[in-house]
Amino acid sequence: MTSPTSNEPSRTVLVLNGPNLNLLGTRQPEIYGADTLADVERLCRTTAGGLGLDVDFRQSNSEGALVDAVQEARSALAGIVINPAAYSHTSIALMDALAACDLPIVEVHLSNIHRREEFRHLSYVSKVAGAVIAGCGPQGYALALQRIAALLGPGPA
Ligand code: CA2
Repeated sequence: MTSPTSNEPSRTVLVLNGPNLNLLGTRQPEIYGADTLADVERLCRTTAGGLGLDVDFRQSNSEGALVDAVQEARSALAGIVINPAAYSHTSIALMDALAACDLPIVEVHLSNIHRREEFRHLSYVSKVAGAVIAGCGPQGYALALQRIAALLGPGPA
């Protein structure tokens, strides 16, 4: 993870993607759209650049790796955008790791989880996120970065 070389606070946001999001764009386009995760990463980098932010973009299928990434971000980065995917609905470990972070956290879901199956309606991550964006497709990631930029305020001139 990058850290600032000066005493300036970090402007790097961790954009963390959970299990199976590496398959984005390969099936279920009616739910998740046609964009791949590489397209989402490009959108995040372009959006972040315009906001004076950097992005550390990651995806893992492993709950432990996601917890480790959150713990690393905790002391080094400026905020977290997270699409926890299926771990949203199951992972108390991820919720606890996020709760231990004193950073702006925005949860993103490509689909509107509230108009889908009942088991997707509960997100443990929502209990500790500062904001939740669902149903906006990849644009949700851009909106999340805008929200974090607004909370951080302007960076160095
Ligand atoms: O809507 C979202 O972003 C979700 O976080 C996506 C998760 C799902 O478990 C959540 O309930 C809602 C699923 C991610 C897997 O996405 C795939 C996309 C295309 C092909 C296979 C998986």
